[in-house]
Amino acid sequence: MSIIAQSQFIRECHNSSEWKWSDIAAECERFLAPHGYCGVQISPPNENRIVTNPNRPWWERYQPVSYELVTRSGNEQDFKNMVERCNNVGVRIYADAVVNHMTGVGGTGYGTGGTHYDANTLQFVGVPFGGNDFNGVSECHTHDLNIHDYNNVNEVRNCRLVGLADLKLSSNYVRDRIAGFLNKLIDIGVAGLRIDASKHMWPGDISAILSKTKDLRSDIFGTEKKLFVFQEVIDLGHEPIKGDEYVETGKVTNFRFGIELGKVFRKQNPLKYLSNFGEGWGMMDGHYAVNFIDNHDNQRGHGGGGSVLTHWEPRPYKMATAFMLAHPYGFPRIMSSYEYDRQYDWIGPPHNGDMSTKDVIINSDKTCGNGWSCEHRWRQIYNMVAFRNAAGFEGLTNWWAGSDYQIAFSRGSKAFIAFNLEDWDLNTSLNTGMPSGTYCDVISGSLVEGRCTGRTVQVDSGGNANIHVSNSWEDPMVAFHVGKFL
Ligand code: AAO
Repeated sequence: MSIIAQSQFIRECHNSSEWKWSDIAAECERFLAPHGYCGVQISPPNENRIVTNPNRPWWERYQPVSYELVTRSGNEQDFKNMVERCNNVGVRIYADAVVNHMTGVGGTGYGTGGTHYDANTLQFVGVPFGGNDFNGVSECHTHDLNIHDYNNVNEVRNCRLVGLADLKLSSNYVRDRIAGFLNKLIDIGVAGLRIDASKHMWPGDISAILSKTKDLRSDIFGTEKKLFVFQEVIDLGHEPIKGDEYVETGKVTNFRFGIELGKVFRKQNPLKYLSNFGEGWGMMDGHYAVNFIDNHDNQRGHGGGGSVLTHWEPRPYKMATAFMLAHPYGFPRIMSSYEYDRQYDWIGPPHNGDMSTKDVIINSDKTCGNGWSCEHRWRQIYNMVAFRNAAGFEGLTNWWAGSDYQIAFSRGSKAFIAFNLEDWDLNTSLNTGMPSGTYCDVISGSLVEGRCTGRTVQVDSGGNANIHVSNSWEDPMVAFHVGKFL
């Protein structure tokens, strides 16, 4: 699959965030484009089941009723407006494509677009899909047609994931309906897809569906560009299905990345071992890896497990995110969450009394209100996005480890970062590889109208600088790059 630009990032404005399309459009214009974000992974855009028990959980978005573009994020016109406004400022939209299944089996009702479905007889008239369009006893051999054994490849791909009606992706009719949906997104100007539950689909079926998709809109992306695809495959190394099986059809989510960095930034594994992070740790080829510290599932104990860091632990979370953005391995994705009562992992996005989704409001310090966490608006995170853009294609250089929990490295002569998780200060002269001058530390402040609101670092003509990172700082790290030169 072709990619739009090697240095792209995907920001997960996301899955659980469930922003309204109108808010994402505004965010592309007022924040994402000016801060160098390249795209937004949006929640599933197509009509879903309305779940009332529990009341309107975030996960109802993963139970498709039809391919109409009507959800609590907005209708088709809202969706088109968002895609157009974001594309106009160069921010791409990546849709979460739920095509492995339809709703959970059982029950009848109406979806968010008013379309009727009967999940007892598997009738989804809005597509339409009927009973023959789903895998059944001929394909799946478990007693209840559900997946129980993740070590059985056929079962994982032909049976039902948590009771969700499993589409028969070997069928040409089914493939055509899905490709029709994807082509509709392409016509609107979508740039790519996260393919949900890819582990539960045969790679050959994904390939067959994608081969029926058009080129992206040439007026926006140029000629002969295809969807930027990344597939959700949870491969922690203990199951027969491997992420590597999916590289023919696009990039693959790298779940080990956040789990491993969670251990490191919680001081359960020395920082200095990160010297060969990435492929050196047995992870997939960085060209295919989509990396993230947490996602909408594992931040609340759903798929993918492990003790990942989240916005609920801001200090180590900012450090792990800064490491991800500073390091050249793979494609980073930033999470953007909402607050909720953590006793209940199902709670949907901030809502009004009538269950409509609340507006995202912006505070004077750039953070969000109304229950939206907006990690992507935390200074330490958005300034590191600019760091990554400044670092470009430079490799990792000048690796330094002063002790188990003190490290530093450069990205050629473009950027430099140092971390200190020890219980004492880091205060030493290091070769930063940077041109001489005074730089603004983008962790403690920003360069605003030629003035640095945080600390500064002086690099001498030999590229050396005295690097001081106190263990008692709010964020015990320092980072600077050529874009923030005083
Ligand atoms: C809801 C209800 C269900 C109900 C169902 C149907 O919660 O009780 O039966 O409706 O009525 C989301 C929610 C689900 C929700 C669903 C539909 O998470 O709770 O079900 O919407 O509304 C597997 C898949 C992976 C999937 C993940 C959740 O492989 O694709 O489960 N993620 C995506 C989405 C997700 C969404 C769906 C798919 C469905 O991101 O939001 O579900 O569209 C192992 C396997 C993993 C497997 C997990 C399941 O992982 O390896 O592949 O993920 O188990 O928990 C250790 C192990 C690791 C293990 C992990 C478990 O770390 O090493 O291997 O623990 O956490």
